Amino acid sequence: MNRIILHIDMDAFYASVEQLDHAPFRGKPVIVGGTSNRGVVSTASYEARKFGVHSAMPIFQAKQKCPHGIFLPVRMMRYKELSRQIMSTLEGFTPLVEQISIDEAYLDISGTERLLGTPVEIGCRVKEGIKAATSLSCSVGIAPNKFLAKIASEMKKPDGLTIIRPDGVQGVIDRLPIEKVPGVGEKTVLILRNLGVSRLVDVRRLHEHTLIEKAGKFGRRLLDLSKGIDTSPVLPYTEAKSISSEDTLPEDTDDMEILKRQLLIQAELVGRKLRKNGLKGSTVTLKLKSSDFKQTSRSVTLDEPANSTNLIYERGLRLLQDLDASTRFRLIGIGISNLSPEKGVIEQLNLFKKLDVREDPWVNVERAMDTIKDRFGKNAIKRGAHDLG
Ligand code: TTP
Ligand code: MG
Repeated sequence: MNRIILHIDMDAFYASVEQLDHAPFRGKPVIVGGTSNRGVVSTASYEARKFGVHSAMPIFQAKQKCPHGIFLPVRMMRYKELSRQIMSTLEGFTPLVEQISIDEAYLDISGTERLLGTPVEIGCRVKEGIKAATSLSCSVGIAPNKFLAKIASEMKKPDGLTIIRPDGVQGVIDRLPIEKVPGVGEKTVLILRNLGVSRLVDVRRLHEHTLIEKAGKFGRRLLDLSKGIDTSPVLPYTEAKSISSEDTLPEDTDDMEILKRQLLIQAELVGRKLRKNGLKGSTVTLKLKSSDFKQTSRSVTLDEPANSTNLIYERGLRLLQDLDASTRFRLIGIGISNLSPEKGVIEQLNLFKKLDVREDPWVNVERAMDTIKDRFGKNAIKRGAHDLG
């Protein structure tokens, strides 16, 4: 069955919130940015974008381009408050809502037509619903999969609504510049350009093994995307039903060894929390934020629920290795959702219990490590990343 996926992305989110809260700023160039030593633009209102100001630009440069702009600090708490209102409005349409950043979400609206109307009608109602709840505007993309829905929502920003129907997929792929493909980093753009690729459709001319050799496992995903294929499901993610851990890296990096080490630290925290609470989870989600603040998440469903650090790390690592290796990341995190109670916690503590062959052998080692850490502190025992591949 063809899926119908909707992607929603708020317009100039932080700047629009500032304009909402301060009426005199409306219709004016508003630039929101950090005041720390990083000093970059978080976002700019569409009025400021006309002067060439954009996200991630150093503030001093934005001031040169737009000297009469209104420069404001980031008020994260307020943006998060509105983000929560937006997400709960979306959940009024379907429980299948996957939030992917503060101002973006996917909705799987397949099969809701009888209840909610045609896809375009649903898109309009989503926009109206968000406007009614927050007074803010957003752009909506509707397509047969997540990748194309995201591309669609970008097409008519701000306040847009774009639908890519199955018969329009080819045309979009033919025109899409390779650098617009979500997940493609700067280095991969250069590599692909050298191979004569400037649009996504050009990828199809390359052999799979050339793509994998040049762009790693991500090459395979690119090939799928070039055929309009993206089977990734919309995964609703709720705070209460998941355990996750994430951290900003000391500096932006594409060094796999550093990313692996950080991933292991986060997987260890998640695994420990699961075991401490007598839980297992069945969906592992890797979350990354790139140096240009774009957030990516990838999920995998396990064959059966687990709470082993080893397994969580290993699945997270596979997801990491499937991403474009040339992207520089500023944050990495891992989470596990679809939690269920761990069966037989008591039994497992029973020394006389027969060894369950299906039990991950690492779990017992990890339990012993948990106990040592609880008694002697978290530095009392550590595992080496090389143990885990
Ligand atoms: P985006 O959705 O990428 O941008 P936007 O909502 O400001 O504008 P658009 O209309 O093009 O969607 O990001 C959402 C928010 O995330 C943005 O308002 C501020 C924050 N952000 C940063 O802090 N730094 C960045 O580099 C980017 C891209 C976003
Ligand atoms: Mg946005």
